[in-house]
Amino acid sequence: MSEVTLRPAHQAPSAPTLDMSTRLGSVTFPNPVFTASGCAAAGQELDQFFDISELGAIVTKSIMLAPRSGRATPRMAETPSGMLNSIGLQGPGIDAFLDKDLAWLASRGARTVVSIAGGSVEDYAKLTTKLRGRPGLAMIEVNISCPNVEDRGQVFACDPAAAASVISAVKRAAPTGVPVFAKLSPDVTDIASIARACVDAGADGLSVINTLLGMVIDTDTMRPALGGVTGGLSGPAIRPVAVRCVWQIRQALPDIPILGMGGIRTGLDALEFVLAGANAVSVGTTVFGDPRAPIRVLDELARALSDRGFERFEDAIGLAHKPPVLYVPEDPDPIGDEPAVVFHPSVAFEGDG
Ligand code: RRO
Repeated sequence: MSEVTLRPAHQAPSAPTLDMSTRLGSVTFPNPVFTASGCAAAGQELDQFFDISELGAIVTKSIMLAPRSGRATPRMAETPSGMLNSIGLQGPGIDAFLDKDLAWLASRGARTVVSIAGGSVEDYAKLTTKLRGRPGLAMIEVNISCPNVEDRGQVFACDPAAAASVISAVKRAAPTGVPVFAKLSPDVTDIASIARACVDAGADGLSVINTLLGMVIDTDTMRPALGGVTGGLSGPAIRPVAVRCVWQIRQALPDIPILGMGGIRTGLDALEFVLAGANAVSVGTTVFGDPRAPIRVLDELARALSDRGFERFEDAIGLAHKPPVLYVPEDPDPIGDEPAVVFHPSVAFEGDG
């Protein structure tokens, strides 16, 4: 019996067409690559580098009820393969955001995921009420996992009951047809149980993950590098943690839409999240060094899918959970030394013959 060989992905024939659309709850987005909250404000800065309406959606920096100046400086520190931020929810407040940022995004034709953050359940409900009837609003991301708050008791995503009470209040106030996603923290013992609590409270989907709580000490000053002392770790350093979280939630909740994020720099990074179970991805920290990254990741992801023989993006979601299928076509040249055996989890490519 001849040996099985795996053909490198880039040699696989391209699919003639590729449908990149993806459905998150009741909304279908034209493609699955979004920005990540907090890394591109409300998209204006990125729009000088590419047409932001070409992305699946823009996810805005988390907005609170009142304007807020944020934490003490310095607010950023470099780390190996990542960065630490301690912004502390700086922002203009919901009213200015709606009049300027969301209105601008709507005028640009961008689909907008508005990220909201509050210090109490009531804050979240009020913020959601203010979003009703706003053009351009495609989805609400409920940030219950900001690590840079005054006390850990405000990290609602660290406790299933607290997370659930925020989500049910938002769901009650949310406009019909606008999916509500809960943004989760990786800094918990069992992220799947928090995910389940949010879904039981009415969340239409989950954004996975926020930054990890971290700290850097400056060995020259011998003091914490950040004004806020601790900060949120992001970038490629956290990608395996994020992929693991997406995987665990997809295992626990097979039918719940997941927006995956954490250290995505390339189309193959994005594909890893999709195979773990993400229905869409957010590209964040990498935009600080490469503002075109989200649109590049979209191109690279489409090419990677096409190279692997997919015709629909959605066919790749969660594939890593399924057992691999070994496809052995009839060998047209039984005495030739090239085995016509191709390995692919879902798509049977033609053999070389
Ligand atoms: O503003 C921030 O400091 C911040 C937020 Br809201 C968040 O959700 N995650 C993060 O790393 N930083």
